[in-house]
Amino acid sequence: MKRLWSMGAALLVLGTGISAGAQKVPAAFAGGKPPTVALVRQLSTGDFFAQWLAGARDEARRLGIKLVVYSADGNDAKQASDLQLAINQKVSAIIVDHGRAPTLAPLLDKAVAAGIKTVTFDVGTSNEKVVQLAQNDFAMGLMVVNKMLTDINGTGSVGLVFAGGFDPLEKRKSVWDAVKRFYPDVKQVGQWGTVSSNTIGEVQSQTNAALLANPNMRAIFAPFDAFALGAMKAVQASKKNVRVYGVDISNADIQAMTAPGSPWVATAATNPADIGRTSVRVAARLIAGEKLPRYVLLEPQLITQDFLRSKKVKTMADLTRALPAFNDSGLLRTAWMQTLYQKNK
Ligand code: SR1
Repeated sequence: MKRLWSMGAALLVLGTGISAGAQKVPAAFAGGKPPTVALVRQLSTGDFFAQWLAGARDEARRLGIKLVVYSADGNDAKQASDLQLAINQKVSAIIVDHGRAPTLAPLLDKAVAAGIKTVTFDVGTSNEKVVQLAQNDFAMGLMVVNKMLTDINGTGSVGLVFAGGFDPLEKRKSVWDAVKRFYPDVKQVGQWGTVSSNTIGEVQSQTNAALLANPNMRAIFAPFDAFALGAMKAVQASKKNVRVYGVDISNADIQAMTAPGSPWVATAATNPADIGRTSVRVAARLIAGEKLPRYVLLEPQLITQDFLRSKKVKTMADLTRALPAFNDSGLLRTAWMQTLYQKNK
């Protein structure tokens, strides 16, 4: 009898593709209607956001989640109506990716009040039921600013590229503001920047003007890859010796940083695909009824031009080989998720 039961169990296990000893999955993932998660994005232009989305889609597929994606392309009003739409759809969870707090706060409260599990990436809210995921933006700012101050030997004029109202940019700039006070021979000359569907082009023209207005500029702190790409193009066109310090990484960024004579010498980054995957895991765990910390942080790495060149890194795939920690943080992954990965291979 016991033998028969074992054979039956073994067949069941084979039939579902779940290995023996696999963790039982929470009821919401146990095979009924798949949970629906809405991803409500403010920004989607550029490599960073494309990789983020690819990671989120992949994790959703592996966890058996139906992911519905809304993209506002920088339009705050559209993002607000997308978020309202997602609330009306009574989805199991909502992930809000970027956006401005004043637009989003009342709607995040509404989502929570409607019993929808709610996660944000790069959006601050005072609603303590919302899990807020971010890269460690203070660390990103500090890594890059320290590298810049070392490279210029704590002396010289530095330009800042910045646009207000975005949590990650505000945090990175706050580090620069705090640190520069302690370097009497470092002077910030100029601040410029825009976030739009043409951030790179606009920052390039603004940097052209800033370089003309400040002929002694030695370095530019540009804490977003679209800023760094725009700034470096202007520096290259000017033929000046100005170093660019950015944030983020992507295939296009790696190419730009490693190109001969590139002024973009360092960046701080997490893997954007990993952020997308982690956002979906946070949503999944909330749907499963698990309690999570209010703030979840992904830790960045400092990546220099020298490192990329010496390791012959040309793509993100090369980078994940050269820097394995960069590939997959595994943050908030559970044993029951492994069961679902097996099932949804
Ligand atoms: C406009 S905010 C851009 C930043 O959002 C993400 O956190 C990326 O790191 C990017 O730098």
